[in-house]
Amino acid sequence: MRRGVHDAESRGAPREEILVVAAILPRAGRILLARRPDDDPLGPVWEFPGGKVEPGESLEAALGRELREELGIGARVGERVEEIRHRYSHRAVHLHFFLCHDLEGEPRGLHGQDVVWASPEEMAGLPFPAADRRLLERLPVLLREWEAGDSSSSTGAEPAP
Ligand code: DGT
Repeated sequence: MRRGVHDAESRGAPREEILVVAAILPRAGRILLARRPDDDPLGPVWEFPGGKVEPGESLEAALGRELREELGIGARVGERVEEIRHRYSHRAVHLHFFLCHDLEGEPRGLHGQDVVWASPEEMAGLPFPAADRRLLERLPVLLREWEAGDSSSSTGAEPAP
């Protein structure tokens, strides 16, 4: 089991499945993370910034909106890197993770959330939602590929509709 990943979340039947988008935003070997609130059902975990897709919204538009609303930044939403379905006790999530580029602005937690740029080594010591495990396992290799300028073999999912 990956250290720091919360696992006690997957018991019980979910009431609904929600569509969620999240950004993988690399900069100088580090990735942008935001911290969920202390009273979050998932516990005090870190996450890839993003949130729920609203009805009628494309995945890319939803992610752009979430980055603006939560962190006050702009970014170009690129390839979809990972797609994961996960059941927590309180809900089921269908997560789409996108590689994002061309950051505009300096991220700050507009709802009071902590924000950090973390290396893969630092991320290994942080708590994350269990849903993120597969992505977290792939990230060190993906980061090396992106830094080498080769993202052609890194996509874990079909392109977004
Ligand atoms: P709000 O504050 O109710 O408008 O909520 P949103 O739109 O910010 O979305 P939220 O945070 O309630 O839903 C995201 C769900 O996805 C939540 O159950 C946590 C789950 N999740 C698991 N891993 C991640 C991740 O890496 N990033 C994000 N953003 N959510 C994740």
